[in-house]
Amino acid sequence: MSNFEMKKPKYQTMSTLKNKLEEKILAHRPRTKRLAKEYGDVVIDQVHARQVVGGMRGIKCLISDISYLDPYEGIRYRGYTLPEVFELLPKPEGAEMPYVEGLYWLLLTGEIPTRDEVEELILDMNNRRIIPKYVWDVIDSFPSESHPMAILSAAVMSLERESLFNIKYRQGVPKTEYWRSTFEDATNLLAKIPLIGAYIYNKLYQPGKGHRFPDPSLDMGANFAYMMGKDKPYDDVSRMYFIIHADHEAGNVSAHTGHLIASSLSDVYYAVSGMINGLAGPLHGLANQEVLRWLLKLKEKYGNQVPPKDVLRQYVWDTLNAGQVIPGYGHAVLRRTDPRYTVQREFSLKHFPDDPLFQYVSALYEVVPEVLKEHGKAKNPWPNVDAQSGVVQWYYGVREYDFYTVLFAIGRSIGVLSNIIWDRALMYPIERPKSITTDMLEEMVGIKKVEEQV
Ligand code: HAX
Repeated sequence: MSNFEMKKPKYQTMSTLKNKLEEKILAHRPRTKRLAKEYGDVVIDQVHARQVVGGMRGIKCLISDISYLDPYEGIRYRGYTLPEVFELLPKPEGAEMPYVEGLYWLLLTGEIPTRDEVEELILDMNNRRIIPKYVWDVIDSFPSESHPMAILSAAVMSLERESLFNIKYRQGVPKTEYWRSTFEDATNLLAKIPLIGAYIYNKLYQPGKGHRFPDPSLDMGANFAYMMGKDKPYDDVSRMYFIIHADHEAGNVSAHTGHLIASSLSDVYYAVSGMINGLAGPLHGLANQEVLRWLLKLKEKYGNQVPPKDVLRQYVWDTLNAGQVIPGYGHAVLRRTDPRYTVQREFSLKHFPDDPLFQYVSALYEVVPEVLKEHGKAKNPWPNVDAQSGVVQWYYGVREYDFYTVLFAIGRSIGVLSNIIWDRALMYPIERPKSITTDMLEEMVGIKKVEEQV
């Protein structure tokens, strides 16, 4: 019997986490207010024309205290690097990886929780795991050829009628209180989304095997492994996976989409469904499935014996010459190997160093950056999180690579939901940047109109 079973659930109206969050919010609000009121006219960035036509790359125009991405060092969650997060967050007994729930606590409060605090949160989340039948019906109504990300997005969307925020909004609660019902919605959705993910997996890839419903004695990572029907150490794999994918500051497509949608006061179900849709693109989260497809094609040709470097180089060049990107390499912000890649590489080295697919990934690490440098286009020739993540899943028996981005989405929802709670707490306004026409931009940079040139 685990620790959680032995304790009685505390049906509190206000959890310790919510209390702590309230303290933090009240302390933070004056900072945001002061910035806008007293320093609103200070210029903090300049916008270049290339950024306007180039996907707004690098423009400092968003604010998030949940995480920050340094181009060379990689992600920090509330100031902590990934190795620090893995070292400091409480772990289940005998586990290698920390409780995912502890990360939610850290992202929301900026503090490393105690074991008791995490256990209380796990109990609270276990009480939020009931999923209405109509969600299973929505999932079941999808044809089995549908992409799991489309099913996940629709399933999350179908839960929208459960939003407490909408009820409170209609009741007319003041803006200062929006975060409270948003916290409830966010925590409800976070408790439920792993169940939805596992149900989709079982429906698409293990039909007839039946679906396991969550075990209330387990934390999020262990429950996910249990529902997927995977043995240890898949619980640790899940914890590691959800933690490293949780957030990557606010400007990436999934995080930004979630924030943007929520800024109109759409509830978290609309926002997370949108986040999932953004993540489903091959330049973003779907890259993890693309990496596996690309690797398997290579391995099909050469078998378990990794071919020599010049053969690998040619394979990489063939991909580039066909006008495709090398999946799992490059990044809009990072300029070094992604620490999320390194965390998974170290896990792989410890648990399955001789796995042939892992050997391929390692060998490609020796080759791809050189080729990308010679190719001369990518600003960052180093691997990102997706170059390594599918291989871990593959090794532990999740071989249906279409599913990998669903795992990413479950992880990413932790960061997106934390951000939305804070967006509401700090009462950020609806997002509304300004667009201009090409004519206007040309005029701004000094290009004369054709009729003026002749
Ligand atoms: N292979 C080939 N070409 C690449 C490349 C790669 N891995 N990475 C970048 N380039 C190319 C770009 O396509 C671009 O070419 P054009 O000038 O012809 O348009 C040029 O190099 C400059 O791009 P960049 O400034 O270095 O990169 P961007 O900020 O525009 O894009 C991407 C960043 C991650 C989208 C890009 O590196 C890429 O397509 N990588 C492969 C897909 C991938 O792994 N995506 C996952 C990224 C991590 C993530 O978000 N996970 O969810």
